[in-house]
Amino acid sequence: MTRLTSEDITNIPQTLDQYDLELKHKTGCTLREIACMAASVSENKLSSASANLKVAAIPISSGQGIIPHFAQAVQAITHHIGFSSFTTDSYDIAGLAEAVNRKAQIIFLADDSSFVAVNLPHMLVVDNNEATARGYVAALESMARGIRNRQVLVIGAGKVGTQAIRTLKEWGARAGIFDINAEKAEMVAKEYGVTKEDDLEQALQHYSLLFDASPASEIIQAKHIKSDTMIAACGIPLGLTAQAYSLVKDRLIHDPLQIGVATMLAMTLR
Ligand code: 2YJ
Repeated sequence: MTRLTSEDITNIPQTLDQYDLELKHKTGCTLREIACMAASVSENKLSSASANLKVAAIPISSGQGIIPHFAQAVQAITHHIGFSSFTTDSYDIAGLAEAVNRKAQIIFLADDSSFVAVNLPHMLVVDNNEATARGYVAALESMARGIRNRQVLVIGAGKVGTQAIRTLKEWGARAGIFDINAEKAEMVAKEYGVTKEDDLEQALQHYSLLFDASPASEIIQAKHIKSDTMIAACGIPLGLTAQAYSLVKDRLIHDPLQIGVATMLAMTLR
């Protein structure tokens, strides 16, 4: 899992309205609508929960330490979805105590390997990997006006890629999996009964719907972009060359945190 940097996220709070417009333009849905769709939670349920539940984002200093603006970005996204939310002044254990003392029922916290949202009254833990996969599949489904029976190539058989395969199957898509590590791809292909792609170059020529969950950069090039290519890319850094990006930017979903966090929040309400 790539560690986010402060530069990746610093402008998230000020650009959420603009990001919503961008998503609406590309997918027909807002961030909140994508999160609800991804979590199978109705807008009504989200609205009533947002009127009653308070959210806290707790900075965590362990491992490589606090990423400046991370907890604030998470808090801003949950606020944008409609919840009353705050970032704790304290971090780590004291932050957890502060969150509970200030009556937060949903808390967000991340270290270098795990990023979770916890619904305390429901004793429910939601993982960012699963939420990110679900959120980006929902965004791709909306952008492509349906993925049922359509072929989708997942690049990267890590935690998010594997979860994307599972979610794509739930949505009725015909998924293929590629990983630079052929054994990993083989394991996922076997477990979920999907096609294993051995040659990325050939696969990129063949598929139009792409789910890029790999941390590799510059793997998707201009020659791979067709008029109907659509890409959901949750991997950091973005796996497209600058030329490929300029060709497909209107049919590309990519952000550092927004879809994953919004979907985590919606999933805590299931
Ligand atoms: O609280 C903080 O500021 C830090 N402990 C946050 C650490 C954030 N964690 C990461 O960047 C993970 N490696 C990846 C997040 C997954 C996003 N899809």
